[in-house]
Amino acid sequence: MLTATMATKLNDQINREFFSAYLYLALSTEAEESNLRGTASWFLAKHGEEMAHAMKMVRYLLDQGASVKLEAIEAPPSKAGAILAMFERTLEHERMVTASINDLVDHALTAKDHATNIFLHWFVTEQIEEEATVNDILGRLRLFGDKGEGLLMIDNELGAAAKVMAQALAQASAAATA
Ligand code: OFO
Repeated sequence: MLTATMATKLNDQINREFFSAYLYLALSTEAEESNLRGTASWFLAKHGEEMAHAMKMVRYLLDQGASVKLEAIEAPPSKAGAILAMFERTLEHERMVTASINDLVDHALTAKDHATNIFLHWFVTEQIEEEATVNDILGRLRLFGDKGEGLLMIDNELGAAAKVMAQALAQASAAATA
């Protein structure tokens, strides 16, 4: 059984995960409008991942007999304006999410809520991977350039990565519903 505070904090995190999905959908449409199809697919795959994160938390609350409270989702910020800014915004956002996941873990530990602590480990690991991936993309954009051939190469790489992400997500969701 979750404490009321833990349930509220997890509901707040669900809202942040949906906001993340919304933010990445906005960046995907911006990339597509800029003819960056690979980048658009990558952000769309991120959108799918964030929806899955939110649903994982919804499932956990329900399994724990806690109430799910869905709140309004904030609008995403205005357009980033350039591919470098899109990924800088992504990294900044993921760092904020990492801090909020860490806060949830701190709370679970203080409350001796072992179940929630263990549940959150998946998110802790996920955040490490996500920040590393975005840092890597930013590094490549700075190294090879965010224009011309360098940009084309990175856009193609992002398109290939998006396919792998979408497949992994489809497999995870098939396993969860099997
Ligand atoms: Fe990276 O965001 Fe969800 O947890």
